[in-house]
Amino acid sequence: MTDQQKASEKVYRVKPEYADSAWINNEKYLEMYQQSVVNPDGFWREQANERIDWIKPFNKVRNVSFDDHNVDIRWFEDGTLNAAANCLDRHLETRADQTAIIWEGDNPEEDRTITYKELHEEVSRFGNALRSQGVRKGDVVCIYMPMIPEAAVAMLACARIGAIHSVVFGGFSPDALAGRIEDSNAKIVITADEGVRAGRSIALKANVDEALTHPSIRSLEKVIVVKRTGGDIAWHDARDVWYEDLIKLASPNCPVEEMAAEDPLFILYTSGSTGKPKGVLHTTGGYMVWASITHQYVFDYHDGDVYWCTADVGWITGHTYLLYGPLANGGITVMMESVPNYPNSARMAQIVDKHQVNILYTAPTAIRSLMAEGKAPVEGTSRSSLRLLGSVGEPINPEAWEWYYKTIGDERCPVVDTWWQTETGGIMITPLPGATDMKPGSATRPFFGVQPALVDNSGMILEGATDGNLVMVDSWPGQSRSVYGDHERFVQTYFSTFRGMYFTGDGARRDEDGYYWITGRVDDVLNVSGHRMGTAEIESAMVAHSKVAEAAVVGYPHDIKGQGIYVYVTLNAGEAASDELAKELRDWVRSEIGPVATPDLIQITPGLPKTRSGKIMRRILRKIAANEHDALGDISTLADPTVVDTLIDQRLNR
Ligand code: 6R9
Repeated sequence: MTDQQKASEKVYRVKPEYADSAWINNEKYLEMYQQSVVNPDGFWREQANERIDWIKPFNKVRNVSFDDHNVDIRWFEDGTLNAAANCLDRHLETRADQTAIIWEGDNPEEDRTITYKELHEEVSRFGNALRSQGVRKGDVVCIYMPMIPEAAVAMLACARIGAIHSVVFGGFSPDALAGRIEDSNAKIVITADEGVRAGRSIALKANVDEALTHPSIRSLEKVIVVKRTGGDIAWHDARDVWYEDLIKLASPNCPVEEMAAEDPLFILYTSGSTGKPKGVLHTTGGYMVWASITHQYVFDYHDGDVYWCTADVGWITGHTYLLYGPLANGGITVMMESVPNYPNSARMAQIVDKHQVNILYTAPTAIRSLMAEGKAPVEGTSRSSLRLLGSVGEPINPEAWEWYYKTIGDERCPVVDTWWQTETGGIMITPLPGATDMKPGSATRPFFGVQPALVDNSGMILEGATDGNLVMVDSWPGQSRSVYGDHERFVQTYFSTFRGMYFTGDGARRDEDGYYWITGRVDDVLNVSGHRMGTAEIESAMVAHSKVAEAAVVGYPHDIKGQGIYVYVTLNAGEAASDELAKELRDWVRSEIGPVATPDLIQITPGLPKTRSGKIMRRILRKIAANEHDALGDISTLADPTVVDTLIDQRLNR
């Protein structure tokens, strides 16, 4: 029995006060879930009409084909709306002076609150500013920003004027940024002079300057720069514009663009098992319905609740649960510029007290790093405002779950372990706090309209308690519609492995109660501190180094990060292995992709284990990296089995 299976015997029942007060109790869950899959048209017609202000109402609810010759996904296709108007304008009548965003700076003494009225005005001004810079409906705008309110303004301003935003995480390197600008043909980049994180400044504008030296970028016209630190930056008069100057000149009256439900809202790049990162495309109507319903029910969001999602806007969690979901629901959303343990490990709990946070949504990696500090992360704090805790990004191990529940939540707050992906737009498998008994480590049951299944490697659907590949047999409104500019890649990646189904890339176990336990990726994608990294991406950065011949990247279990990055490299003839070279290679990958991709361990080796047809056998490399070299399995198909002994002899201790 694995630890996970043992832990599955532990059940935390729904708290009676939750069953009474929450939007959804168990009876309601079962009834609504049933409706959502038996009569999806009726269910989603009602939800979409209730939650969203449509400019032109839709008639047709869904029009979906998962057939791999013709993957076509449409929801509410004949309706029109504007996402920003749904986040702002429609709330003005009832909550103009209510706080929309509470911003907490890197420095604990810096914060700001922004009301719906103020946010609406700033977004409108910036929408006009973008129009003044030539941005039109359907143009792509790249946003490379720190966690400051202007990042939210930029996203909503794009949505307001029908531009497609493509947010690139501020921790990515100039090269990674350049690749994304090139792939999306972005016309404008919005950035800041510098970002600030954990007391250090990040040279965002300088990174943009460097990215734009790539000769392959031809689409770019302007760089809009927010002044965050006032630090020294280079300036290109013909290209660079200050955000502050544009805002001053712009009118606060900005008519919204009427968007078809299936018009793109944003692109977000994410890593897959092969090739370059993909621009996952989300459209307007279905995404907004999904963001709103999941945010309300999963977090049991009620009017006036203070809700804090710690994710960066550069990831999907920041899109759906920092911005679009909470604002669509007229909520109060906390945005933090810093990290959970700066200047000390109690920062997260201090922020909870300071802003009287009711709902906290964070990642297992943050929880584990705090857990390592014992009681210090809660010292001197009460956290009595907290009502609910959430987890996202990777499997949460039962120990971390228990610590989160007991130490942060004082055993008072349910923990919702939410499984989903960039491609799903929002939460898919999750407990509902008033409905679902919790088992530490399990994402539990499907949300409304979600139809998961487990299949074997031939695509056969498995019944009952079992392990398998996690697929979705039908569509849901928040689903990604395509890969930007490459629909064929979308079809290949998600619909060709198992015919007629969406393949998540994850493996899962279903227990006797029908609960899902996500076991992790079954493809070559790593999950490092909740960030998705393609092994192929790291390998191609590695072999771009002049001394490297070949590279193979695998994940290994890491106490804090969930997975660490283990790189095996072979060198070009004439190059000698050394600690200095290993360090050089590590720094190289870091500067090629960004700090998130920094290898934890680099083993320089004379050879890699390959089949006779030349395929690297990663299975073996994974076992060696995980310290499980007694269980390598069959190695007889290797072209040269002696390679394995050398690899084991020289393996790196961890
Ligand atoms: C939202 C997000 C998606 C991958 C996904 C899975 C892993 C996310 C999880 C989880 C177990 C959870 N994942 N949440 N695994 N339990 N609650 O993280 O999107 O960055 O696209 O990553 O993350 O492996 O396939 P994204």
